[in-house]
Amino acid sequence: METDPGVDVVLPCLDEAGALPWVLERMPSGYRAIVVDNGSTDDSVAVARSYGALVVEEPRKGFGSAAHAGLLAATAPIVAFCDADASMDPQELPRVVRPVLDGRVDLMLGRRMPTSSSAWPLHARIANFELARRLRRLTGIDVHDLGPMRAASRTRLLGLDLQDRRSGYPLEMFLRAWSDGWRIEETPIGYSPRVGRSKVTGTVRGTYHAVKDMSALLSSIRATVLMEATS
Ligand SMILES: Nc1nc2c(ncn2[C@@H]2O[C@H](COP(=O)(O)OP(=O)(O)O)[C@@H](O)[C@H]2O)c(=O)[nH]1
Ligand SMILES: [Mg+2]
Repeated sequence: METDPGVDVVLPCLDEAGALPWVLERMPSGYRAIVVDNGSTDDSVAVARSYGALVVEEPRKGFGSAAHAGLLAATAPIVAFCDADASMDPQELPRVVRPVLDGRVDLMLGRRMPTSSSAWPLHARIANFELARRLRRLTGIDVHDLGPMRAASRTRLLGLDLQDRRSGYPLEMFLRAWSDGWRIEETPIGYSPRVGRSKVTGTVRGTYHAVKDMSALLSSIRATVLMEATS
């Protein structure tokens, strides 16, 4: 098993008791799991504690609220993010983290590669494809996915001063990092059907809200960056 000392892994969690055992068992050694609970009504908190994870309670709803609470609770030099739904394998984290530890990359993104056709609903793939295309055009970065598995320096992430507390959080992180001149790269990771029910992009409604959040954010940050560039 690989050891990268000093990595905290933020796992936003909303009713993931069924998925957490597999996720937490597969945490590489030297990686500390921080499960951020957002008012789960199942046994997520008890399960997370029984596997030795640090549990953070975040009362404000939203994926970004949870992700950011995890970042604030982290203490390690490197912070990684991963879903708690068993759709991605924590054993792949070292490949995402290593280039950041080595100082070659500032923000490393896991590009989700579906392991079966049911892993990624078609509407979510189309939305993601279109978003990635717009991002490549805007930033020139060869990005194909804004997936949730990612890693960066904790203090530098805090310095981005992220404001989004909903599903735009991963996009805001990418855009602010880009406008601050970070070196951003992506590496393929497996993406399997989640355990349990999706809360974000599993439904057309969830995806609609995610796309709406992200489009608004993209327009506002693009406007800010262009204004800064021309002033
Ligand atoms: N804490 C918290 N976690 C959330 C929230 N919404 C989703 N999650 C978690 O964020 C991760 C991604 O959500 P998921 O439902 O899998 O979205 P999908 O991958 O787009 O289908 C999972 O680990 C969820 O438990 C939320 O409002 N709060
Ligand atoms: Mg998921």
